[in-house]
Amino acid sequence: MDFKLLNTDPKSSARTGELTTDHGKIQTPIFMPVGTLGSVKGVHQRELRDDINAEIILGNTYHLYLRPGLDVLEKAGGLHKFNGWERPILTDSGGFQVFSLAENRKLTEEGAMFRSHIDGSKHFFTPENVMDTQRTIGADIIMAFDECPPGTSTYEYSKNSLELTQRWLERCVKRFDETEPKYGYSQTLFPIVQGCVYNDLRIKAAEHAASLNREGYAIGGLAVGEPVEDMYSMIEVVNEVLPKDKPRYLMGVGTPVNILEAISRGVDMFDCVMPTRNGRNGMIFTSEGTINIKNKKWYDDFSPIDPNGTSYVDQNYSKAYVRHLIHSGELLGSQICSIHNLAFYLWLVREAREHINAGTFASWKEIMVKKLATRL
Ligand code: PRF
Repeated sequence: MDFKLLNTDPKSSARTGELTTDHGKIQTPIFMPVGTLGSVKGVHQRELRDDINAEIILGNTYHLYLRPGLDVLEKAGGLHKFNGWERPILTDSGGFQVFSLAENRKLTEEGAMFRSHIDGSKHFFTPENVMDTQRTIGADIIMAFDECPPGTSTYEYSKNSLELTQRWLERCVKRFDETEPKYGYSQTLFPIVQGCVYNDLRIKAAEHAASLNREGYAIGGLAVGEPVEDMYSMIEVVNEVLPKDKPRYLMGVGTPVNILEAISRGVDMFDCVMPTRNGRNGMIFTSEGTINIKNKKWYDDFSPIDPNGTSYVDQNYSKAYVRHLIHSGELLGSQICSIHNLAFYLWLVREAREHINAGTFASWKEIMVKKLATRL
């Protein structure tokens, strides 16, 4: 993998870059739609590619390991062949999901024991087997196995947790470097910087991750219950330490406003379930503000769902129609809102890139943040 830094905004830490993988190039800052089980919920691959123009999507190790399982993924020749997505894929390591979804989990130095949320079966994840699993899934970018403590954790808990995550990270790096990709294209491993809301822990974590000299880095453990101002200041602290010439990925964030604030603090990559999860319930993000399409006020509004929108669904369906679909529990309503929201997130990062390249990002961001915070 290769990362080229292209331009830096004169009035903030925002940057544009180009990431090259064996499955194609990614322009940064980028938003990555979440396809937990190898599918972006309600959106098929042609819509993702042609309508939304997604440059990279996510998969999740915890979910894919449980279903369909490594046997099927290996026989398929990896996730790209299995799901028919030919552009880049990133997989999260499963650390976060083990702690948020699995039952009866038990953490030891060796790894995490847990019971499947599907059938209660018992499993054990270690840094080593999570690397092997991500080799088998075959994503272009794979993530280290980490513990993500809640944003309200004490200093003592966060410090011990970080030290465990750092020991796990070293084991991940060792295993990753000792093994080869399975399908003929290269893979790269991103460390995850933890440390909760504590400056010194974050600095220590970022220095340790940077010393491992990888091709990119992730910031984890944010948007997990801490105040939003703490999230922004932790991003600043970490990005001061991480190398400027490598991509930075902020995991699981966030609202359109969160994304612009993080871009202005030097983040390059994002993922979040919000555009699809909230979309399925009729929440629509637009450049003029957020719409809850279920509200009565839209019942006879026949204007397009987003007149400024870039995707097919924006011009071709009215608010009243989509409100009717969501109200009636029709699948198409969830699909339309998901496609719209993803296209909007991809539009937002594309605009951000254009403004960074033009040197006008900081002033554009101020205006956009005000509009985006509006409830229509
Ligand atoms: N670690 C991992 N995945 C994640 C997170 C993390 O801290 C987060 C936190 N926002 C989202 N997804 N492995």
